[in-house]
Amino acid sequence: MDIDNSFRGLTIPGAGLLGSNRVLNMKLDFPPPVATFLIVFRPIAPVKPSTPARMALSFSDIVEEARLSARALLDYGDHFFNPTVRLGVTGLSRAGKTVLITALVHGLTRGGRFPIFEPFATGRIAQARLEPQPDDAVPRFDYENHVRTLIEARRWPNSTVDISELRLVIDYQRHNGADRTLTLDIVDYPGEWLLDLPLLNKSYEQWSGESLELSRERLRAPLALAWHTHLATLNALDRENEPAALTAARLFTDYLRACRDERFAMSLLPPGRFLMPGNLAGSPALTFAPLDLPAGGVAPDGSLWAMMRRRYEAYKDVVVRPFFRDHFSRLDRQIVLVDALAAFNAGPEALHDLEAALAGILDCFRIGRSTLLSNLFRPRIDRILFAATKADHLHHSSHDRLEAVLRRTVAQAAARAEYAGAEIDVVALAAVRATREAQVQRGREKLPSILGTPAADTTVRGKGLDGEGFDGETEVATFPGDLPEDPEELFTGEGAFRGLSSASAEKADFRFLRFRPPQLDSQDAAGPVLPHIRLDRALQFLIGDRLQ
Ligand SMILES: Nc1nc2c(ncn2[C@@H]2O[C@H](COP(=O)(O)OP(=O)(O)OP(=O)(O)O)[C@@H](O)[C@H]2O)c(=O)[nH]1
Ligand SMILES: [Mg+2]
Repeated sequence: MDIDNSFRGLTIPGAGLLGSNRVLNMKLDFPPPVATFLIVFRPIAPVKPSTPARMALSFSDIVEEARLSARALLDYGDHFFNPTVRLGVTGLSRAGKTVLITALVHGLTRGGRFPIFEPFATGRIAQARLEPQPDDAVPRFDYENHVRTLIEARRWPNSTVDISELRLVIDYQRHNGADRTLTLDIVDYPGEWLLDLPLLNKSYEQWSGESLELSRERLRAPLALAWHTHLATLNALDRENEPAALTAARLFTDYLRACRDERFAMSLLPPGRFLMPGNLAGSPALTFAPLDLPAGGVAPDGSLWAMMRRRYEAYKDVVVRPFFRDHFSRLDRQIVLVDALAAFNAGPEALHDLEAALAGILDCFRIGRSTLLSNLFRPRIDRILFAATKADHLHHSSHDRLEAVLRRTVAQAAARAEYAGAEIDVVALAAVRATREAQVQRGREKLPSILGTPAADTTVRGKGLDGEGFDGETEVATFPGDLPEDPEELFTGEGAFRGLSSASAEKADFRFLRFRPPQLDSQDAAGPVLPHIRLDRALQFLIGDRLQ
């Protein structure tokens, strides 16, 4: 689709109208547009992964292991009579988990356009239907409400505050003609919870040291100032002191929250419940913080150090272990969603942070080839799909590059998983496509742009038309720029793409707007089908082999 400059609302985020001088400057900054989509990925060297540091097994760890095995045995019995895939939709906060689950279930039950999902495209899937979920103590995923919000209100679902679950049963015909069913169990949870998994392998002393070190980094240090000032007044060896613990936990939480601001978009922010406490708000299990500890020392009884350590361990027992045991350890397949665009917006530090957070989380997966024996004792994740979400914010000519960046971001973790025998793939997708593409004519140039309706609350530190915020109704065309050919540029910040954290809000090159879900018209009584990008490729990889 070609449109000319007179199109109302032709903006570049952070830069105003396409005709302005500022835009010309930005354009010159961009690497030249790619003429071909063929990009050769450097293969990931089959490195022998380093074993993550593990603490010695305590008695409670052994009991926990026994419990996990017993649970696996029960699940295995179930799966034997009723083939089931427990699909883990994993991702940090705002990565797109709830939207993806909604779109995936909608597409399968409503009859979406999935040409790459072979059993669906060839008509071997007779129907997919929702059934009561297996775990009575877990709330049901509010699927119907999420669909209404997306399609009728054209709003994205709210951030998830609790775990929920949904069961989808797929009736299909095998290649040999036999009729079968496959059960797909999907769990949704707040992304913040994921940050806690790496704590299971860390002592209080380790976590405290790492958190302090991180908080002294360039971008984080100014945000940690108030907490650091208070920390300097504490002595870990002094007697335990509730007011001091309360203040430390509050200031530490303020610091974590500031790091999450979209300008910095930091990912490595454990403990997750500090950001989303739910019904644990104010409990001792959430009232602790890192301390400056003497190297190699031991916590004296009754000291502030011992108190913080006790509470940290309580947090792991009450919050982290049950989530790992009841949800994470039972997964068969994983789709790991990554919002790389939010990290691009913020800058190279955010990308490094994202990389480190993902590596820590992926260390917690039980990965490996699924065999009869391994299934019997503990389920193993035998396929992992890494997905860069919200690809509809980029012109399709940049999707290959987005995949390349994701490949680079998860390279270590992916190599480890492949080494353990799991199958890995990487894809750039949009669970719900909120934009269309257009070639915008600018002088003699054609810019590969996208059209969509920015949400009204998107003030874009780059404002909308005439310096105003967007009205939530007007469709605009944006040229988000091309991603660099070499993903490394995004990590070093040497290219044009510096991100919000490198400049004041007004000057930063901020490229990705928040678009509203698409306007859908349908004469069909069953309602419209949600448009997507490569959701079918994701399905084919995740469950195609189980529907042969
Ligand atoms: N354009 C576009 N935006 C998306 C898409 N998926 C998610 N988003 C945006 O990302 C935001 C977060 O999506 P969610 O699905 O709520 O993310 P989540 O991972 O469930 O987040 P938490 O519940 O906070 O852990 C949404 O509010 C949308 O603004 C997509 O496919 N396309
Ligand atoms: Mg959610």
